[in-house]
Amino acid sequence: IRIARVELRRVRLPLVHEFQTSSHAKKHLEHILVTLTSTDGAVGWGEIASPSGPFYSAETVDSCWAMARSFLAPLVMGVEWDHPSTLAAAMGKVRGNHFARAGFDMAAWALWSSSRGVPLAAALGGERARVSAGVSLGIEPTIDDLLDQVSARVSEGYRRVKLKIAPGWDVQPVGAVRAAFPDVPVHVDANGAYDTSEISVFEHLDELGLLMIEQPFAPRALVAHAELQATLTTPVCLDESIEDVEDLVTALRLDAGRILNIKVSRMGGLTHAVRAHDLARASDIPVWCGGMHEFGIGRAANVALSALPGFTLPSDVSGSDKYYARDVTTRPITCTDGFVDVPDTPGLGWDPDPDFIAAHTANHFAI
Ligand code: OSB
Ligand code: MG
Repeated sequence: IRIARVELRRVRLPLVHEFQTSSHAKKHLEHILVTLTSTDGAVGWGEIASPSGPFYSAETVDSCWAMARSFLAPLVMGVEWDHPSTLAAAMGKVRGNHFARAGFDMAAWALWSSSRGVPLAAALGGERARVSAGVSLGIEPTIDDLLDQVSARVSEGYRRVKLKIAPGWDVQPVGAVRAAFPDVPVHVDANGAYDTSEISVFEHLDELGLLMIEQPFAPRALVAHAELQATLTTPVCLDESIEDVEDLVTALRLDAGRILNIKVSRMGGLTHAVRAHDLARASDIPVWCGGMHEFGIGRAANVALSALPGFTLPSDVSGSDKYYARDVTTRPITCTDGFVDVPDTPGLGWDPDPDFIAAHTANHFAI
């Protein structure tokens, strides 16, 4: 396979509900859609789901745009490949920039699986016909607003609720949710907002029967995570700390976390996400698929990945309506009774909607 044309589209969509984490708040998102076309006319779409600002990782939409244009587009056009992992290996000479690389890797998998006539999930080694879905809820202005959000999502059928926490918004709101919804599996995500002087917060959270505590400390603080895990009953889950399989090897050696959030973007694509899954599974570490508020293209990849056997916990693969009034795909992603069906049609399983995408494209680039 040789890529003859690369297109980039910077697409902006409003969120239906403002989302706030420990680091930033957002009302709309701008992601970059990547289209790869091969010399024989096969097409694959991918999504670069970087946040606008460098508060989750070092990347931004602008850095991804520059990286994609100047380095990744020419690089992928210069490689002859017969499997997406060959292209991923070639992109490996670019250091970091995982969100940008992930968009190209995803597009290569979409192209490859659709031209082979197999569903993306099956191409990745997925076995499930449907995947279990959770929701991620941001920091709300008041505890009552948070309880309203939880109530709405639970009645929509979601299997697990993840609550964003930050210093000053932790034990109280989480305790209120546990008290009001004692049967709903709940987990918390700090996005690295705490430091080791704040251990008492986690001692209190440890009493609440949570599924897990995600990324309490800064990304590189693996020793701090290991020391915390040693004192807690609740599993620590790593997100920002794990950017590649080598990070996972280190975390496993240190016992820095007992659950892994695998994000396609953070790992640099589906190829590396599958490798992280394989290592976690061989090490008896349960995994689930995290999200970056992806549009339908990126979320289709998340759904396919979540079909792999090690994804034993509900993933952040909510329906399109949780995020967007209308998605970039011709058909929305839907969650029914807490499950999203895994498509059994070739490729991504959701088609991009060209007119809707064109109407929301702020920037277009092609070579
Ligand atoms: O840490 O999982 C995170 C969104 C932006 C930045 C970081 C995170 C998130 C989410 C969104 O939790 C999950 C989703 O896509 O539904
Ligand atoms: Mg997280």
